[in-house]
Amino acid sequence: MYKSILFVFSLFLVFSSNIKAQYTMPTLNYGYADLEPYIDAQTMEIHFSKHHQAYLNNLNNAVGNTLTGSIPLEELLITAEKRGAAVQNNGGGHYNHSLFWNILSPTPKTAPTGNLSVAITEYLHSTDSLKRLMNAEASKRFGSGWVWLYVTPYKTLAVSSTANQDNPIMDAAGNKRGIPILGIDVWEHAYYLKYQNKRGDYLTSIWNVIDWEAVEKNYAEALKSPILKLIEKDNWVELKEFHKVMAQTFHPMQAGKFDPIKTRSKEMADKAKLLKESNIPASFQTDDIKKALKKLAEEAKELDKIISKKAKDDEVRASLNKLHDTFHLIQGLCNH
Ligand code: MN3
Repeated sequence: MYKSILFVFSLFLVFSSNIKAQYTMPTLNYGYADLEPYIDAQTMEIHFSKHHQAYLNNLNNAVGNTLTGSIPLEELLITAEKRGAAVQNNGGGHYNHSLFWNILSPTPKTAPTGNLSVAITEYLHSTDSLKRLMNAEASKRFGSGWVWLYVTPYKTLAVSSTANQDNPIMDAAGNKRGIPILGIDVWEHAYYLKYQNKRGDYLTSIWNVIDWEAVEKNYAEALKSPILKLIEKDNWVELKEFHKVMAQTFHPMQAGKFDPIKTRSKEMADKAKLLKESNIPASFQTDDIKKALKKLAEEAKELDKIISKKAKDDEVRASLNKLHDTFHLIQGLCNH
């Protein structure tokens, strides 16, 4: 009896620890005063222990009662906009600040070398022009936001700025997506106590504490990261459009409701054709995927045909199941 109570209790612990949010504060590798005179101690303390802590708490509250809390933060951010403002703002706030603390140092490496230096020269001309570009983007950013150096899904480097706590990983970043390797916080809370309204002075100053060794490490990790492919896939509009119709027709059919598929089979066939003819993102251009897309278009057309001939529910179910399997085959191939 005692053992079975213990067993149930440990099961409870396992489940509740899965459900509990798991995002935590990073460790700061330096003291609040160590970045002076470029960033003052009071700003650092409030920024880290109040602002960042609040983003983290709010993120954990937002995902705390769902299994979402066990998803790696980057994966959560890919679909941040879809997950709602609490995840978008606080998930972004937590991610962005964690990156920011890490690329700052009281004893920074003052210039990039190696692969990163080569890539900066190739895509942004020089480190000086990169700094000018980032500072210009930051000065143009109206209100609060961030400016980024990021690795695109095509493994090139690019500069962008985003509003609020958005970042390039997010769906909210439109066609400027990738993995950030250097970010500058241009919220007033990052500089107002020392620089007041002079954002330009803060921007000039901050380069003195940006540690290129940390940026180089981020660059090497970004190039290897599976997140780049996930972003590329998430930006494949035709795939997403097809997926939407599939989800909105397949799941009702599983619950015995055939109306959605019967009224939308033509739309699904059209979306499958558009998907087949779409620009397949570079990393998904394999013969297997092309073959599966062709199969998907044929099967969707066939399903539409049998529905227009008033087929029985069983026939519709079999045909939609087959189409659903083919779609998952494509999804699976994309994840390799
Ligand atoms: Mn901030």
